[in-house]
Parts: sequence; structure tokens; C-alpha cells
Amino acid sequence: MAEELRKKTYNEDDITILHGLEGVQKRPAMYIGSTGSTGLHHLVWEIVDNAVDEALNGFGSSISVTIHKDGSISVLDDGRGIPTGIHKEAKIPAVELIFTTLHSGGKFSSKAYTTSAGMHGVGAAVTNALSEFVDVTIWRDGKIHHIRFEDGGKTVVPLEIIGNTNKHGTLVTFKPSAKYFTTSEFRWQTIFDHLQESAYLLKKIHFDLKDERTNLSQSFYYENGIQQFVEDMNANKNTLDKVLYMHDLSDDIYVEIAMQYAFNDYNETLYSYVNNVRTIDGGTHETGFRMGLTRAVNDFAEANNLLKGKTKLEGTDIREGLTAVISLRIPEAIAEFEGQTKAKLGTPQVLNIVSNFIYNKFTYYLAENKEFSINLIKKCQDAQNARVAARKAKDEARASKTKKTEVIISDKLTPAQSKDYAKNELFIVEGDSAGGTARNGRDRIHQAILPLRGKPLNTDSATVSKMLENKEFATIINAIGAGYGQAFDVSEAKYGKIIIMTDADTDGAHIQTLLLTFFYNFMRPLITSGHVYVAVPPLYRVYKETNKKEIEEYAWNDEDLALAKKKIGPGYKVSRFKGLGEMNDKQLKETTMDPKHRQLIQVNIENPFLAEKRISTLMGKDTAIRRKWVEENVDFNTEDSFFKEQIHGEEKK
Ligand code: 28G
Repeated sequence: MAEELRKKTYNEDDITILHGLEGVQKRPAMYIGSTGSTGLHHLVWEIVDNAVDEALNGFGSSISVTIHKDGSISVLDDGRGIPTGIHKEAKIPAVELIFTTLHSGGKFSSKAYTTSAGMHGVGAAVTNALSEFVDVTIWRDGKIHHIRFEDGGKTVVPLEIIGNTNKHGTLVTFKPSAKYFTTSEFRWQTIFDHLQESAYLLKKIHFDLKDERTNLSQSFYYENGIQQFVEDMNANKNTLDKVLYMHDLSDDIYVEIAMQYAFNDYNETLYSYVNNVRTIDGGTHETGFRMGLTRAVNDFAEANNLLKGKTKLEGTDIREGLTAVISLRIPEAIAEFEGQTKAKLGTPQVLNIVSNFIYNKFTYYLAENKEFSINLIKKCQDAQNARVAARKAKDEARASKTKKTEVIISDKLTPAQSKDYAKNELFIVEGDSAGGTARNGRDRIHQAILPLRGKPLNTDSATVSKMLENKEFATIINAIGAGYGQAFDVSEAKYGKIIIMTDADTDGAHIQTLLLTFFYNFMRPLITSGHVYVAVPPLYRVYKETNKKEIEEYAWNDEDLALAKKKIGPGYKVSRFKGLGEMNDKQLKETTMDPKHRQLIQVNIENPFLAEKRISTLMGKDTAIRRKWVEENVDFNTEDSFFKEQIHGEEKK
């Protein structure tokens, strides 16, 4: 066996093949983005996306993923099965070639559509290169075929036939090699999100996820694809009309758009995909969509005399409260991706195709649905009025900066002394008393304190004017100094960090939710650019008095607690902090405010469509749903909370 292997290694073809995989092993991050959790999951996407490709091309209708207890994972599809015949040039079975050479797909295929976009669509060989083993079973041509690779892509069991069958499909099981990754744990939620997203984009395909570690399982199947996607995102919103779904094929480019408007939503939520891969940085399809939509609405308003002498609507007026999903299928040959992360579509001709597509379809829809059109134009004009008013208020605030009467709302804000805004931190603190403690414990140079009395207003069901009348939010907007809504400009923010500091109880969690809802609705860039944090106060103080000197340690969880007890030694006492109010200024500073010791959670939106859905579930019109959800789910330290929280690298203890 070893003899055979060695011989194989030195055969000409194989040298180049092994060379390819060595490149991946030397610089894994270049191929999979990172060697952390994201990179680990990329190995899964490489395999899953091949199954998705097969379904996308019309073969197979069901894809299952199973996470095993031993750190391996399986993907099963019911497509044609990976070809097993000997490849003419390489003189090895096609399946072996696919798993042992980079970009082998491109070499011999002229597949119409492929999921591979950008740098991460690098193929199954990358997964093989970075795995302890890859085991492949193929049902095809009446036979069951099997091949196995180990130790970074070495063929240890050459392709063999192990039985007869009348089924077809492919099963790939692999285990990432611990050598290359800083983590080896597959995350249920991450794989859940990926499969759900694929299921929305690939209608009528069954996806199943099973986790043998926990016995959890989940199926995804969307008869109506992206139409259902938008429906689900907006499930708890007060919508203007049903979801509008349109699709068309033009010049080999298949365009699919689902969209819906909602009242009381001041954001545009646009998700775009090319060949099932999210284009988070947009590109020509998004630009075309925005251009065509703006033109359609303005032309309609003008033709029906609805502008009444007013200026044309701006794109942002037209997209307020809009949730849309754009999905394109583009032949691989003309799919161009730009930018550092290759997540922006560059294909020039797509701009006009999508622009004309949405212009024609939406113009027709507006003409056919007069009640909707009138409501929509009214809504757009409300947005226009609000935008003009906000701009005016901002200009006036700027002009009157020297006037003393300016600050009518900020009497509770204790400012920071420094004008180095990026280094300044605004603590929004639950309660006047904790606010007082924080004021005394703060770093005067860089930390500002804003205490909140009671619960902030729920901005998900409030109008803009209600929100502005609210003293707390008016103060926050004023303190941050960068406007709100469409006019919000994150580069003008007077704080590098906005830190929410509440008690670690249900009320505190609710206040966090209400504040995050406000930031999500009116200052979203503050969240997406990583400026919003939640402070984590410790749960315990472990202490002991020794010859008049007191020694103490703080603990955030049971693990910390055990360590602290050990450190303090025999005779320790433990006190449990129930709220911020139980700490004095020195303790609060040391544990929760001082950058050297504190723990902060950086708020970011991992899966925006879930955030959207959960925010509106949580904060929307239906109070019964909300109460139930809060009772069952509000725990800002679980993975399942709607804002994904990460302990910020620098701040991590
Ligand atoms: C279960 C985990 C991941 C796959 C297929 C099926 C074919 C294929 C895959 O072809 C390249 C290009 C055309 C021959 C294609 C089968 C054509 C005819 C396929 C998967 C080589 C690869 N019959 N199913 N690749 N072709 N499933 N699931 O990887 O010329 S990959």
C-alpha cells in the first residue's frame, strides 16, 4: 500500500496535483478567507454549493447536511452523481480530479450557471486539502462507487465499486484538519442560516439539517422562493400590499425580484444575490434596480399629476420601508466580481437589463393597481417631507451652534472633555442612580454619561415625530450629533463607541432591545460599522480581608468564579451583583467601564434578514407575540439573539 502510494505520488500528473493542494495548505486563508470559524464553515459551503449547483442545473431535489459527533460532517444530494469515468487528459477518474485539483470545474465544463462567485468559490479540492479525511460515495450508472482521501487530499482508497444500485446522487463526508483551524466546532446557527438562505433562493428544493451532537433537526423548503423570503421578513410588519414578484430571462441573464413596502419602517432592506451568492457590496444589478424603480415611480407620479408642482422624489424617498430581494442567474463566463471581497457585481450589461426590467414591470403594476400606487406616492412624499425637514433642522442646528439656547434636551448628559471624537465613548446607562455612579467612576477625558429614566420608547411602532418628541431619543440624537434616518451620517458621530450599560436582568435586556431597535431603525450605520456595544457587568465579587487589606476579584461566569476563588484562596467570600446599583463608583469603573478590565459585546447584525424579522416580531404591532418572545428568548448572551454579539477582540478578557 505504502509502495503504491509512493509510486502514485511521483507519477507526473500527480506531482502537479499535489502541488496545487500544497499551495492551499501553505496559505489556507488565501483560499477560504480565514482560519477561524468563518474559514472552517467555508469548507462546508464548498461542498454544499456543489450540491446546490447540481440542483440549480435541474438535477436532484433534496440536499441534506448532517453534523456528526466526531467533528466530521456529511452532505448528501440526489443529483446525477459526480462523474466517475477516467478523465482523458489527467487519466484519473473525474471525481478524483475534482477533489485533488484546484478549479477543476472550469477546466472541463461549460456549465451554464455556477454558485462560485469570487475568491471563495474554489471548489471541493480546497476542502480536501484542509481535511483529515474526505470520503465520497457516488450512486451512478447502476453502481455504488467509493473513493477516500486522507491527510490533506492523498488518495488512500482509489475509486472502487462497492455495490449495485438504481439510485443516483453523491455523499461527501469530511473532517477538517485541526492543523489549519483555530476552531473545530461547526456552528448549528451558521449552517442553519446558510441552508435557509439557499432554500429561499432555490425554490422547491428540500434542505435538511441534522445535528447528531444535539439531536436537533430542521427542514427548509420554500415553494415560492424569494417571494416567501420577503413575506417572512415582513411577517410582522404593517405592509402596503402583498409581495410583488417578478421574473424574466433576457440575454441569458435570469432576473428575479421580490419586493414589498411597509409603513413605519424607515429603512431600505435590499438583498442581492448572483448565482445564489450574496453580493453584499451590491454592484450593477443593485444600481440598475434603484435607477429603474426611481424612474418608474417618478414617471408614474408625473403622468398622473401627483407631484403637484413639487420636486421629483429622490431614490431614498422611494425606498423608505422597502424590502426587496434581487436574485440573478448569470452564465459563469460573464459574471464579473469586483472589490476586495469580490462581493460586488461588475458585469456592465446587467445595469440596463435590471433597470429596464424593474421599470417595465413596476410601471405596469402601478398602472394596474391604482389604490396601491396612490398610497405609495403618498408614503414617498411623507419620506420626502421628513427628509427635507431633517436636513433643515440639521442646517439650523449647525447655524445656531453658537447660540446658548441650543441645548434644551441635554441637561442630563455629562460630556467628555476630549474633542478627539473617535476615542470618546458615550455610556447610555439604565437609571439615574447608576448614572450618578458612572459619572463619578468615568474617565472624564473620554467618557460621557447619559442616564435613562425608565424604559425608552418603542420606536418600531412609533412615528418619526413621536420618536423626536421623546426626550431620551432627542437627547441621544443630539449627543451623537450625526442626525438620524436618511440624513444620518456616521462620519459625523461624536463618539467612537456607544455603550449601552444596563442591569443583567430582564428589564435590562428589554432596555437594550429598545435602544438597539432605535439604533437599528434610525442610525443603522452606527451598528453596521461596529460603533454600538453592550457593557457586561460582572455577576460576582470574590473577596477576602487580610491584615486590613482587602483583596478582590470579579467574575463574569462560573468559570471565572472558580478561578477567582482559587486565586483569593481559603476564606474567600462571594457576593453576587444583582444590578449596576450595587457597585460603587470604583467597582463600576474597574469592572465595567475601564477599557483595561471591562467586557464589551460588539453589536453587529450577522444575518440581517433574521434581525429584520425578529425586530419586527419583537417590536411590531402585535404585543402578544412580543411578550411571548421576550419571555422566551431575550437573553443577549445566546447565539440565538437577533443581534449577533461578538466579544470585541481588543476588549476580550
Ligand atoms: C454531496 C455533496 C456535494 C455533484 C455532480 C454532478 C456532475 C458533476 C457534480 O460534474 C463536472 C462537468 C461536465 C463532466 C455533471 C454529473 C454532468 C453529468 C455531473 C456534489 C464533469 C462535474 N453528470 N454532483 N459534478 N462535469 N454533487 N455534492 O458535489 O463534464 S458535483
